[in-house]
Amino acid sequence: MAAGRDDGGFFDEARIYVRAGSGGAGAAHFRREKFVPRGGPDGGDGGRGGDVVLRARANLHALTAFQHRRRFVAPDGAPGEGQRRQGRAGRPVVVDVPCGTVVYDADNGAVIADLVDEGQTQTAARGGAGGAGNERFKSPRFQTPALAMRGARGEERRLHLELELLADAGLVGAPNAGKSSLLARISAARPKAAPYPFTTLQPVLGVVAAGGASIVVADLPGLIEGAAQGAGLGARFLRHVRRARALIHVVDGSGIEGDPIDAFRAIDAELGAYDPHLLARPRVAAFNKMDLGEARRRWPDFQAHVQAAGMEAVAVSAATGRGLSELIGRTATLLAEAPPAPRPEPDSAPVLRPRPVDEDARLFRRADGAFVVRDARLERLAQSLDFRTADAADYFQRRLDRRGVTQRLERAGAKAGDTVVVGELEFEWAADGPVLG
Ligand SMILES: Nc1nc2c(ncn2[C@@H]2O[C@H](COP(=O)(O)OP(=O)(O)OP(=O)(O)O)[C@@H](O)[C@H]2O)c(=O)[nH]1
Ligand SMILES: [Mg+2]
Repeated sequence: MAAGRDDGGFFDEARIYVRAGSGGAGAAHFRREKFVPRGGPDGGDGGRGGDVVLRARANLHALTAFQHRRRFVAPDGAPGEGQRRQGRAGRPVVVDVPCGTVVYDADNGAVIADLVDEGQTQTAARGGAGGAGNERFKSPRFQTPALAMRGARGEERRLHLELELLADAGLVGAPNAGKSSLLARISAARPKAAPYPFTTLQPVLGVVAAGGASIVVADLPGLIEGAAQGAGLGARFLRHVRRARALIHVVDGSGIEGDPIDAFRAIDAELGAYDPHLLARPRVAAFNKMDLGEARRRWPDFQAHVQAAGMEAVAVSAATGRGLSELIGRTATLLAEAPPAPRPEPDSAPVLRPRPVDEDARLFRRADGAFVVRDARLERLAQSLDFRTADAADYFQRRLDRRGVTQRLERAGAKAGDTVVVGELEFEWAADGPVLG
């Protein structure tokens, strides 16, 4: 690490894995009654699996914690029990993130949530529903169902988290313009300032008193040409200005780093290339280093140029403090009129696959001779029936009959010993119904 650089492990991105709990299995249980070997069914439902929930916290300022922990797995629901006792639900797992965290689905890039306000939550993985107990299968024709459903699997997801700092105003400008020196002068923040470019390697927030109010100002790494395409250090941090409601564009007036008007234009072009909305943000130009004669000489031209572009420019010196109260006043005025910070739009809820409207089950023959039944309802049932329970196979067989699948299988030539596949379930066809393998 180069001396004097403050790159002390600021993490504003993270990848994590979240998995919700699965639902508990339903119970196949019968009431114990005197003289009745099998009383009525009284198996309760399984408990719901725990959710994984993200929660925004104002006291967190980085995603550093996710360097150490990246997997968040919520517990499963407990199985149901006799006497209609429902299984206990899995406790949710709450994952705290800093306010300003944007949550993306790492696999498709969709915005899942924008967590801004203290305490705001978003379920990142939903727990599976508990399976139905046998009490629910009781019907006049099926008085003692020894049958229950398994719990549904909990959702799992890979997430990409990005922190966008929540500042009122952002300091942008070329390296060495004096952004950090400015923030150090107007707030209690102590970002490193030094006579070489890229001193600032991570964003720093400072609170600036403005009359009775306070303004949160973000000091950002310097921007260079091509930053919007990823050049230099500033690129990684450009997203932190996205939420700033106003921008303070700092320019080195001394001309040491090149002509101030050219520098100003170049940074503007980068901001616009990164996000055209940034140029519509209320902005003020801070023409810095006015303690130097060279800067004072260049100031009139610069001011004329900026004003012609429809913006205000303030001549300042971070070294002497000149013009800083005017700059703060201007910034406060801009903020008073600025619209609320833009927020990334969460993408609309994932589209659920439409259920086929009771279309007939489709039947295929696989290369290995197995019969494959394609039917959304039967597949769901095969997935959720708990085949460890005594009547499950019978129940499934009756549903195959009712959907006309049994007859179609026979017509298609299914014989005892053939394999029949429904969703994830494979069973052997027998003369008197499916035998589970
Ligand atoms: N004379 C003079 N020098 C200044 C003034 N403001 C900053 N400097 C000097 O300019 C150099 C760069 O200042 P920084 O505050 O580190 O600049 P920065 O814009 O934060 O730079 P990066 O973090 O690299 O983008 C340092 O040597 C400062 O001492 C000023 O008003 N007058
Ligand atoms: Mg700096």
